[in-house]
Amino acid sequence: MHKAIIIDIIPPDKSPALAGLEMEELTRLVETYGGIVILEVMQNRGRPSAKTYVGTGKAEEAAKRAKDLRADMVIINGFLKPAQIENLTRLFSHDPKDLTGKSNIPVWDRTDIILKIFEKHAKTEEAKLQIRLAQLKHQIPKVYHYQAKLFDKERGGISGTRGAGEKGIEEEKRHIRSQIKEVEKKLEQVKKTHANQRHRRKRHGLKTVALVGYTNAGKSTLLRSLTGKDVYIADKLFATLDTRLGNLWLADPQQPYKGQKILLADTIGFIQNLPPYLVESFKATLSEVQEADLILHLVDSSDPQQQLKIRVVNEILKELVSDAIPVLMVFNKADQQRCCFPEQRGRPVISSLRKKSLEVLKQTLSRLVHKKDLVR
Ligand SMILES: Nc1nc2c(ncn2[C@@H]2O[C@H](COP(=O)(O)OP(=O)(O)OP(=O)(O)O)[C@@H](O)[C@H]2O)c(=O)[nH]1
Ligand SMILES: [Mg+2]
Repeated sequence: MHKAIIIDIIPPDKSPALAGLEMEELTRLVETYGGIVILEVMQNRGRPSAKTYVGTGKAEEAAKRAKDLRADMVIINGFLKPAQIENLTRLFSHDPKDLTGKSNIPVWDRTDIILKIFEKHAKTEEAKLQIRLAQLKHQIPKVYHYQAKLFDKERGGISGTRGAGEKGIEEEKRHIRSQIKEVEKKLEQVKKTHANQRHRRKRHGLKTVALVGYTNAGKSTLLRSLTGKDVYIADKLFATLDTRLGNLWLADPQQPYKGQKILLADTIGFIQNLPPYLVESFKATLSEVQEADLILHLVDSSDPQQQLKIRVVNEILKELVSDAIPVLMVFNKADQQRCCFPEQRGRPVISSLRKKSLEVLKQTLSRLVHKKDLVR
């Protein structure tokens, strides 16, 4: 089990409560990865130090504690620049004089740990390709002489030592860009296959409802309860990385003996502070959302942070899909709900674990799906 130190700054415009919650989420990411957080370090400052993210004194103090506690990874809740990685790696190294990299412990940023979790959870070729693309894009700004010299496998380096200095960096960047092109080409093929399948479905008049929401909202559980599809469910962040489809029969509210089959699509969950290239890399999987007839935005109603998470999901959706696709917000985990927020008023509140509570949702879906204006 990894023993991690998590570090962040609190700028004046961020409330300590929000900063605390972000650290809580980072802790969950560490746990999902298979580690435990043994120390949290936070510092009030306007912006990150160019050298060590937190101030140098604070970083040195944290490095000392890390050695005492035998920490084996450092995670910063932000984006790290090459110089910061270099300085922090040296500072947290068990032996700063050892230039072989063997005494280093990984220094990751938020995106690094998310990508590592993706890597662990990816099962299909499609998910693996998308993660590879995101990793390559994440790597580009981090190519620099130190990394070229000390190729560090733990950080998910792209290739071996290619020589130090500017020339090496340029060469490395070119190499990464050509790999990006290769992966993108393969993903284009995947997208085409998805598009063909969708086209066939549309020809048969089959409508798709895409489940979206913050990671761990219960999307896969809802898919399983509604359609019986055997999907992976876990109290983890990013349990799902691929699109899975299930069939759902909806009765016509006007003519109870008639109805139609629709497809319910489960997909990757969202999280706050994602770099744009990460969402971009998952476009093949998210194409199901972009082409859906209706989006079902599932919210964990037992989560005190649900309003913030709704905002995060809405922002990603704004970037990802056209306004023309209607969105139905649904509140899940009613069985664990402790407080009621105004957003819930007039919207379905369900528990995916209790099938009975899903009847009202099915009726709402049926009304929406049978509406003529949903046919695109
Ligand atoms: N109490 C309760 N737990 C639920 C409910 N729905 C889902 N869960 C639990 O919430 C956790 C996450 O469920 P998932 O269905 O994997 O969530 P997800 O939205 O698919 O998550 P990702 O794929 O990681 O984005 C699991 O432990 C589920 O058992 C519910 O209605 N009530
Ligand atoms: Mg899931």
